[in-house]
Amino acid sequence: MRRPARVDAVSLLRISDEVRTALAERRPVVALETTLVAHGFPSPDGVEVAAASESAVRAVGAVPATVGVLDGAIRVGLDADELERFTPAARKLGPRDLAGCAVAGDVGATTVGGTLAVARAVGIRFLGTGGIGGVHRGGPPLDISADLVALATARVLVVCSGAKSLLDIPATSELLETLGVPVLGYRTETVPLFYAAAGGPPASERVDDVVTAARIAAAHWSLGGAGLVLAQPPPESLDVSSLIEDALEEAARRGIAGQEVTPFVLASLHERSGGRTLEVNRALIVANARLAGELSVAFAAL
Ligand code: PSU
Ligand code: MN
Repeated sequence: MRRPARVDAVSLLRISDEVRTALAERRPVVALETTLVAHGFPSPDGVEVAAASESAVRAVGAVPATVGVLDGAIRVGLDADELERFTPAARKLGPRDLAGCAVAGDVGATTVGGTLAVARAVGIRFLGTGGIGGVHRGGPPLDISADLVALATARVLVVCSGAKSLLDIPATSELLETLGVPVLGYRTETVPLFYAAAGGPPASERVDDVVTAARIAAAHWSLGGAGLVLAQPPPESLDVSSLIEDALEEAARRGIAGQEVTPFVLASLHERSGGRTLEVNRALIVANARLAGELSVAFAAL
């Protein structure tokens, strides 16, 4: 008996041998996103940042699992040639876009939210990135990043430098509390603002070492909790609040909205700061990948 052809969800997911083996052996694995590769840096800097993040994860004894959509499959674990394909032409994929992009056969770069959806599907517990999305300023319409909903549903800890200060930070902080997402400050009482170390909202808990963070994550998950954030201040702090105001005004003037806002403002900040935000962004992304690696190693040893 012939059945009608069906799209098998599992066949759309392709996990590299290295990541598959590490997961099967319960060794530490860290998910990394590709939106920052394709849209967070001018090409080809993003690819270099991704490679440096992978090296940082490996250096502390964990396996990097960079996520993206290529050739009709949702891929977990990419090689150097595959990373090169995440150019600015790639689609930006939140959780809702993964299936459509894979079926269409387009190249798709996953956001934190998109990467969390894939991590949840394959059982990866840690993710390293620059900053999470949140509640955008202004509106209506309200623009709330799908990163937050993904955090509320995926049992994954995200290491980042807080939420980008181009967002409505108080609203983002309140919504994370509403969604039951712990926001741990790594060696800080307050959540950093991506480029700036100080001036952010209070963290829900301060932690000073990765073993404590791993124990909190394990306890949160055993209670049925889902996502957590571990916020690490950037290695070098930069106050770009006035540049952000200018960039947001320009975005509004040009009618830039929705998914385009974050990449536009990041590019504009890179330009307006004479490349300084680029440097800080790169450094904090790699530092967060390393910390996510250390945390995954500590968790595996609990
Ligand atoms: N961090 C960076 N560069 C980026 C982003 C984060 O250093 O480009 C991306 C992340 O992928 C995050 C996304 O998930 O911005 C949020 O976009 P939005 O606000 O449109 O959901
Ligand atoms: Mn949005």
